Amino acid sequence: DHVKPKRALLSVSDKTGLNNLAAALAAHGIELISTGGTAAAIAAAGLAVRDVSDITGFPEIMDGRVKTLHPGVHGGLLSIRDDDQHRKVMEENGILDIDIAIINLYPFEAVRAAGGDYPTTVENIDIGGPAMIRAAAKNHAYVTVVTDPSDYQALIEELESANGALTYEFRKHMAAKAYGRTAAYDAAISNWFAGELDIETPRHRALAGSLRDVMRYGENPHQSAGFYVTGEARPGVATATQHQGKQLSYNNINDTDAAFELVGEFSPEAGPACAIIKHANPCGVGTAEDLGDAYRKALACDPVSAFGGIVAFNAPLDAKTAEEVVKIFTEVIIAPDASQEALQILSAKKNLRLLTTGGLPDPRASGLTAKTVAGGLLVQSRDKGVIDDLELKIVTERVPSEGELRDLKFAFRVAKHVKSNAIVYAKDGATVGIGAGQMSRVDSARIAARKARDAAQTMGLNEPLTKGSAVASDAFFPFADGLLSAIEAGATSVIQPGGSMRDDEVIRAANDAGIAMVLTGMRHFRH
Ligand code: 93A
Repeated sequence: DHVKPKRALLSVSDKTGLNNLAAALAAHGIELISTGGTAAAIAAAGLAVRDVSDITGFPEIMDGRVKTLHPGVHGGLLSIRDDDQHRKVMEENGILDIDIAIINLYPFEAVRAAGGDYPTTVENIDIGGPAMIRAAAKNHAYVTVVTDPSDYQALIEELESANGALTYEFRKHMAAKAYGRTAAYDAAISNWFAGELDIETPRHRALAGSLRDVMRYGENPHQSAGFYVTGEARPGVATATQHQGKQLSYNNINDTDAAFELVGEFSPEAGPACAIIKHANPCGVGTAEDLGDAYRKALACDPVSAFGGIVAFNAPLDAKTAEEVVKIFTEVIIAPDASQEALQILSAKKNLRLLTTGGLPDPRASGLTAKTVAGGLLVQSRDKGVIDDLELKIVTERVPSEGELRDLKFAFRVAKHVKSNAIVYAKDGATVGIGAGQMSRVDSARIAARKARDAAQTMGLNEPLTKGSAVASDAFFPFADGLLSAIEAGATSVIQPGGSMRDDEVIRAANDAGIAMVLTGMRHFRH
């Protein structure tokens, strides 16, 4: 099972830890072969290295597009060491065994994340690297492939512990990892193409990611967890910069995503917006002329639940707003950017995590979402329905006022990001009651109204905040009861997709109560 490697091929774009590894391999008497840039780096460290052209008898051509794609390399990686035929053909053609392959790929994902232009992106699709990785991994019975600099140390320790040999167990582990890497790499390329072409059918996109972080635990402490990133260049939790605080947990990442995707619905040109998230649902969303006011309005909706929440902004965080946010315990803040003063203020709160994204996610961008089910992945295109693009139909005798219509649209925008069944009451550009995740729509309507009464009481108001509000439902009212409950809470206008068999009954109930109703024709279930 132990193989004592004689020769290693090193070809790496990320040169982290390269010289240290090369020195360790050389110390075990392993001959080093390498491609242009890698060879130059190894030679500069004062180690003996053979150029791959020396092995192939062929120069690197086409600006490096063809450097290792040669039988001299692939024969060396793929040969079955104890097969007579293979040995014979190697001798006849002067092919040398390659026992270790140290390869990491052209940084396609990093180039995408940095917004590289089209030709740069294409040039960063590595062909020879994945071919070698896959060949070496296939031949793991004899060959060790390492694709991640963070595994160099393990390789060195393996060599040391077995006196210059490597175990089958180690080779197999590294092979599994190698195919994971090439799968994620190709998925990132496929996703980029799909994005370029605005294609979002699962047929045209690969679903895979590469493991970026291992978390301390998952949704619960007895579950393990990791964060796989797809390389999609979408501003958000996967691509953000974390400025301070400990590592994000599984639930933090989930909630931060929900928060930022929600504020992404509010174009900064239309003014500042803030969302506060708990358990993947908003407990308040506010819009205002001023970012701090947007936060205060979001907080007012459900100040009790907002404790320990995730706060997202659609505009750069300023000092005044930062001062507001630090007044209560907050887990994470995510915003496109933050001013120096804001950074300064937050730095006093050691446990608060701040993420900046450099931009907002485009709610209309195509993309896939996935969830697992037993034995499978359930995949769909992202819900990119935006209320501004819908043809709204007023179906009641009373027509909503301009202010009501603004709040209706606002409420429907928010409802898209609330777990179903979702009922959202809004007034003056802020939510005043949110009912989420109930099995019955009436319950969602009642819970939202009750929460609004509670909030009013906390603030010492006589009237529930739902009085005179606009209410949104993420799906149609199957019966009039849900609507009646909203009317009872004081809603004077309602927005919903429509399309129920009992639409007539529901519309009649709205007319009887003298409220205005708008149909969107689009449902926003979210589970
Ligand atoms: O352009 S390639 O697809 N053609 C090849 O034949 C090839 N062989 C290795 N890219 C190729 N590589 C990649 O070059 C490796 O995967 C590695 O990322 C990079 C190392 O180049 P250098 O040693 O010149 O820095």
